Amino acid sequence: MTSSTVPWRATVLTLFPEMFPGPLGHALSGRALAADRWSLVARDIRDFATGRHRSVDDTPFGGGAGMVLRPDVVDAAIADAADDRPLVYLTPRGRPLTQDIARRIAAGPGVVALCGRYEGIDQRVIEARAMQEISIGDYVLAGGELAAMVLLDACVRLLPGVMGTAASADEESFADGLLEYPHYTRPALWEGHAVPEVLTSGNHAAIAAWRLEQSRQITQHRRPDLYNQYIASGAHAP
Ligand code: 6GU
Repeated sequence: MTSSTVPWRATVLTLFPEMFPGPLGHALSGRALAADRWSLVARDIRDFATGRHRSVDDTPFGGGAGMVLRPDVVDAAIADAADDRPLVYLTPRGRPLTQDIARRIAAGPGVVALCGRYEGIDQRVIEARAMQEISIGDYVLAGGELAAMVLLDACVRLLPGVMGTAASADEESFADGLLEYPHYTRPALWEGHAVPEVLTSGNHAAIAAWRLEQSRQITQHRRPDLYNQYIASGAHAP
């Protein structure tokens, strides 16, 4: 097999393997999965527990609420999956997921995604395995599984041959640092609301200019952080 025919491989380490593929088994990612453009294995962390009680977690040293996943159990699960793929630990303490991170992971051989539950994972195994810690936003989920699905979705749609047209990948939000312009389709008049005239003018240069201006305005209003980056990048200059 050449590298172009080896599908991108995802392994998810989780206490809830039955959650997968879940939404990833449908629509774009589901069709790509069925077409072997990528593969998905969900491994149960509990399978790597040893001892009479097969416990995966324990109370935190130093006290406090909740339970912490044991380093020995998590390490054994990682050892079973580990190869040349990056290891990502999904945690609200991680670096925010960006399109750039998704692009980089999609360009590689795949990913091993570790999902936390309870209060977290013993810090020693996070460091020993040099995990990349990633968060999907500033809110707290009950576990990393939905975040892992978000990460996988963002990567899979970028894999070669997954998205219909190459153009749809780079014209959308974030490709040029701006949010997307608004879209319209038939009917041209709906409930008294007309489609912006320029879009039916047939003037492609005017349409492109209108869309860029819409993107700029919406980004400046909703995401001043992104807008300032866009301005600083010089991408807006002719
Ligand atoms: Cl990656 N995990 C959890 N549990 N909550 C989150 C998150 C991840 N990202 C944002 N909130």
